[in-house]
Amino acid sequence: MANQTLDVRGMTCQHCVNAVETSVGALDGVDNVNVDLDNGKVKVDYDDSKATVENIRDAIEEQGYEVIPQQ
Ligand code: 9UX
Repeated sequence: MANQTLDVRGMTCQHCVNAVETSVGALDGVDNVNVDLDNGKVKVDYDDSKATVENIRDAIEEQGYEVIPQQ
């Protein structure tokens, strides 16, 4: 099991939260998604034998949001 917290730009309303939670939550291997709208954070618990951080990033970007690269 793995956990990532991604910084995501562009989520401004509850519809954005739903779009991200639904799309990331639908990925194979993702167990839990939590969006912190105020701080622009997306926390994801996932099975890293089934999903990668790249899969998660792609799902968020497909919904039209920008994932800020980690330093
Ligand atoms: Mo409404 Mo959230 O257009 O981007 S879904 S602000």
